Amino acid sequence: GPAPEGDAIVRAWLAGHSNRFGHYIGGAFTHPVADQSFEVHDPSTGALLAHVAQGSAQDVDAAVAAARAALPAWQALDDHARARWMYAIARGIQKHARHFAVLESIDNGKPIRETRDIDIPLVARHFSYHAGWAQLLSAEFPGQHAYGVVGQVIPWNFPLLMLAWKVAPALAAGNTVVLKPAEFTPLTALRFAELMQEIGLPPGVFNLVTGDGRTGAAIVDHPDVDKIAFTGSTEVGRAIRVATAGSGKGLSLELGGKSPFVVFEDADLDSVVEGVVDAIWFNQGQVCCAGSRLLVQEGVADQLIAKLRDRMERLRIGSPLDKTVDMGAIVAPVQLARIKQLCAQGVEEGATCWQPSWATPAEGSFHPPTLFTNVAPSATIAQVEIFGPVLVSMTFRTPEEAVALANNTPFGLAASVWSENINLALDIAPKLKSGVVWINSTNLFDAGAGFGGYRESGFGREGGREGLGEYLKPVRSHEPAPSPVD
Ligand code: TXE
Repeated sequence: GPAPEGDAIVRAWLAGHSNRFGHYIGGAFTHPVADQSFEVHDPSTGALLAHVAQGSAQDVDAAVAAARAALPAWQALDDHARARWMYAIARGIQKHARHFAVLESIDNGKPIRETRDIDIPLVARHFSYHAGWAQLLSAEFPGQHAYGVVGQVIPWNFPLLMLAWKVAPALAAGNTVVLKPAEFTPLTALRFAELMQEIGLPPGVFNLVTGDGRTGAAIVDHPDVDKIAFTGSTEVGRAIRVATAGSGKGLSLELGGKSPFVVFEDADLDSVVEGVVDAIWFNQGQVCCAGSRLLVQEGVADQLIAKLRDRMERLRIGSPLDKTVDMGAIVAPVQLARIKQLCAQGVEEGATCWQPSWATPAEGSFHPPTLFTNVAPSATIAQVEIFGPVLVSMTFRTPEEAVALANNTPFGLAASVWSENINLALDIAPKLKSGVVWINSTNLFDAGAGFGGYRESGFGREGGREGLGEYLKPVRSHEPAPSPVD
């Protein structure tokens, strides 16, 4: 059943702040200059959770000034001292893991099973991994130095994990940070800011400004920001690339995807079914690298679809705090409406829509797991990132056809290949235009492995040596940055 204990702790924490939050600038929570705020809701009930500051250009200015002031002392720290701060952050996350997990589930709508076992452990791991790099910085990156003040704008699908992916390498490399969380999900970032205050991270090293796209644009446009790192939609990524062109600012973009999940007829179909569950129903499909296009070899298509429908019938949807649910809520009503609209368009364009017989909860933003068959490769639902629990299935006959179909979108973030013939899988993998290829697995992340895309999925890597290099100058030369607007 639900987790009333954790829930109570989080409600008490919110109440302790009178459900109202300012920015975190220069080591202190500050009132927004323009005195404006926005509401944050629990997507599984629609209940109001908090009023959060809407950042203005003046707020961003103050945060950038604080980050600039903190920079010399932060950069002057020796490797070991900076590594100690990174470990302190990792330990703080671990100590408050339950609070972070429950808060994330309430704010985002994702199942507690995921926040408890995936999001929050990966956050802690990201900071401890980067403590290792902080320790090795001078030895491993001689002659390179930090950018300076880094502006970071993140999405709502993995709110604290995306914060960790941005903040850990930036700080480990000696930068100071101004970060803006997504407007749907700022609460774990605010709790993180509070944690930075509790552990005594030097004021100004990490600054948090909350707000919407206008606040994000103010960070991007600020003349005293040295580098921008963004994860979000391809449209906004494109706008940021235009806005920073010619400014001399560093830039990395992690954008959308429409990742293929390629199943050959010799694959172990029961494993495939569990893989699909993980590929498209994990986090309600709100995953940039979600395996949203199921490409099946003709001979096993009917059998796989039948197995998949059985499995979908047994998925459980409900309160994110219920430990037994597989799927929680969609982040916000506007995203739910977008998913529904794309599904309707799929039907209009002639595809067959299948959903389990059970009903979704009457209250809150829920969407059932959905499977489309009879989909034309050029159909809107086969090309556009739906960013919801909607799987689009198509068939192929030969490996060549599989590759052509897999590469038939403007994206190139992730792919997965399923076959019991490792020679076939290894032959296909490098032909897929994709930053990551998983074989007989999907959605596996490791702090030590660089993650990122090609084509309209963006450029730059997060995690691993390459990810750290994104926060150091001179910029690495091994990978020319392709333009997402080409
Ligand atoms: O994204 P936005 P939205 C995709 C996904 C989703 C769609 C819309 O398909 O359905 O985008 O989501 C900030 N300058 N992805 O509208 O707007 C914004 O405040 C600077 C895929 O929520 O890109 C938030 O913090 N910043 C994706 C962040 O950008 C701006 C994850 C992301 O919001 C800005 C999210 C501007 N002009 C959505 N406008 C992924 N690949 O993981 C907005 N923002």
